[in-house]
Amino acid sequence: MREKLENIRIKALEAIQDATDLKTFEDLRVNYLGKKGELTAALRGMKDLSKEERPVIGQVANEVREKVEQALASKKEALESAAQNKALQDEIIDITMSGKKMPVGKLHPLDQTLEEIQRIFMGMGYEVISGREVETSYYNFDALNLGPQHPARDEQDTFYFTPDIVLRTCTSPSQVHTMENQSLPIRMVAPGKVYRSDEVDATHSPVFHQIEGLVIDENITFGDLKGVLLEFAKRFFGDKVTLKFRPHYFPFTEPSAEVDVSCVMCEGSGCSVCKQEGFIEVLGCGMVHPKVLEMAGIDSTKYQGFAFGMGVERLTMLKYNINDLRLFYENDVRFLDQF
Ligand code: 2NM
Repeated sequence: MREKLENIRIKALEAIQDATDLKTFEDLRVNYLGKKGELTAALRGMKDLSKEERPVIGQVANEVREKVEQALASKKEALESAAQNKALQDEIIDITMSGKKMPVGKLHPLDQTLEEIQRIFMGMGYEVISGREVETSYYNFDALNLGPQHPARDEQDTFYFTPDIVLRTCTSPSQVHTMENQSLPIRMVAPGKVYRSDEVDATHSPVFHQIEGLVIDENITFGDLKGVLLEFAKRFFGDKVTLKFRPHYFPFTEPSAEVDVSCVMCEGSGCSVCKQEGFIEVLGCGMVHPKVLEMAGIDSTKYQGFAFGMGVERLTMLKYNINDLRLFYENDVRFLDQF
């Protein structure tokens, strides 16, 4: 019996010593210490021993069991720490390795212009309200004092879904919604896409971008309008620019004007960009027509306001001396990358 136990001890310690993975280790543990293990079986044989032999062999058996347990415990620790070291090695990241170069995108030049204009007006206390692109013909035409006979209503010029539903031709409808729903005073700009049934060429597109402004309060005059637009033009084009207001007609404003900015290229002396005129048309504006105010539920005897509208493509072309509108929509990175 003693010999048998000694053999188990030698065999077990050797096998444990040789184990190189956790699976083999687990098999060994079951094989020696498990319920059906060799050592357990040997210990069960103790009952056949004589009274004198039992304590002596019992002590040997306990010693063997202890040695095997110790060997298993230290092997387990060694295997586990080896496994962890291997995992650490495998997952090592070389932080000195240079990365893959990813091309960095940027905002489209039209979005840059839109953001810049919005930032200028937000700096003057204006709210930005974009509104919807699909409108009823009431908000797109009637509420802006464009009567049923107005040429802009022609199917040749406007995209109709039904006789009453259109793609907005300007962003003014969102200003009418604001006049109807928001408390006074109002200081807002309405940026966004507008739609007109035009053929594409160097200066026309069926989809383009506008930003319109609207101020409604008591005691608002044309002088306020001139001051705001001059401040805007200086911040957008540079401090040297001057403005020229030319009388014009819009159905939704009275009086109305078109506004020219001194040429950004030649500063007014005449060049090919301004066609020797020294000035370039940049926007339209006027005092909101009393009829437009009244239709939106505003008392025109108490409140006045001004409004203005400009084309984002046109402003961007002027600022960067771009001569063809189509460049904005072709998404050629060689063009876009320059802004
Ligand atoms: C322009 C020119 C002049 C304009 C008018 C309005 C509204 F809704 F208040 F009536 N919004 N924008 C306006 C006035 C737009 O664009 C060339």
